[in-house]
Amino acid sequence: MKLKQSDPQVFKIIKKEERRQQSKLSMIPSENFFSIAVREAVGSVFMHKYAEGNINARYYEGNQHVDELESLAINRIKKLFKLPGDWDVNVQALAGSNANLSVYLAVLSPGDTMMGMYLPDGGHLSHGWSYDTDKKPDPDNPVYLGGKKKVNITSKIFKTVQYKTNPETQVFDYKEIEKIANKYKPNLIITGGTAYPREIDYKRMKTIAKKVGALYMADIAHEAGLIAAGVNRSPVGIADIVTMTTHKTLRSGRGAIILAHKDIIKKINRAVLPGLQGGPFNNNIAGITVGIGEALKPSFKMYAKQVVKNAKYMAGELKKYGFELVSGGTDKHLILINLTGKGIFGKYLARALDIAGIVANMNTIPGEQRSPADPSGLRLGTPTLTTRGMKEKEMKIIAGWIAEVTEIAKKYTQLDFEKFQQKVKNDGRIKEICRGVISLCRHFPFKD
Ligand code: DSN
Repeated sequence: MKLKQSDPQVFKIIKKEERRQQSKLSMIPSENFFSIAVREAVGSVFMHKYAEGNINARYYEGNQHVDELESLAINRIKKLFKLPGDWDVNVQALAGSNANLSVYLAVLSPGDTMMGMYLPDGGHLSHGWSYDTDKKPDPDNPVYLGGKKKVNITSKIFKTVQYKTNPETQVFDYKEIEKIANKYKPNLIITGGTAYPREIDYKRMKTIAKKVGALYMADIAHEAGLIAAGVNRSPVGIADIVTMTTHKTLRSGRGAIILAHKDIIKKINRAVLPGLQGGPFNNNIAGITVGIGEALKPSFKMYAKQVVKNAKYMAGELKKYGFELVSGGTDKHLILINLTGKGIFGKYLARALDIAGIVANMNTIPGEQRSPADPSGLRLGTPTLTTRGMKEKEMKIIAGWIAEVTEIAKKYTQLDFEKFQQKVKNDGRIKEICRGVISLCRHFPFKD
């Protein structure tokens, strides 16, 4: 029986979510819309099968076609990321954090030191986050050695050292990173994160890691699609290990990929299973295989180029409206706005934009002094808008709306959050913008 008949309650909720996605502008840079082919593969009968183990070495019988599928996935990934002959692939980690944890389990021992980017400057929780509730962060210290609240498992197990971006330029300060690495002698150095709008010099990072005897892991979750398309530079063959999620700019359904030299991948495979997970989600691997197949087509290169063009164009427009952008702009798909001095902070602005139909997220900024629950920044991205076919002309319109919503919303920031939302909802111009968003979305429907 079809879902509509068997469970109308869930069916209705899904339909509402479909309508929300179609009628709002999704600007969360870690999200994307996948093709019907990817979604069909994810919903396929592969979800019924257990397949612990690796190709031709499974613990259960009946994995002939799972093996065929995973081999195809790995071959396509090798082609897309131009893997050196002595590198290999793991496509079984269920998500980006699991992929990272698998790497740590494979190459580190408890008590070892990992060195990643400071989370408020744009790093990721799984790169060793912990904090203090009773101490304000020290913006003058270029290194952060963690706090008492070990909120991520990485900081419970490993010693963590976090490098910050340069306070003036808000980009990586490689000399400072080298000094920190020399001082703390980490076992693993990590780059990548969630809110760093600039490209990373992977060669330089590998040189630093090599000098101190550390392994180097590049987490390219955000920019994987841009790297695959050759729009951003690639760490493959430079870093020792590359991890990524598949559902952001790579547009291949949810999951993760780990790339490394064959000898390291063998250890990582054992870390994924039996170390961390049970059976892989074969249906997600089917989605990833289809998505990677799409990414191998010339049209994906065009898509990735346009994602960056759109982000750069929007960054320029936002600057014209007086928005201060972290690092002054972007090389990628994401923009981080520093709202300090704008009269409104991340939590209120993100909600006001959502009411107007523009979905973004509040975010910390480098040197953040406010709470992550109401930080100083707003993060925006162009992957989903570009999937819908939008270009510079639409970016201009949307930047104008963002500026208008900001001006309207900041009049109400003295109110508590509930009253603030009511005021924004009832504002006549916000209602007009909302209608404008719906009409723009209708012109650029998400087509499979
Ligand atoms: N949640 C992802 C992001 O939004 O960047 C990172 O894991």
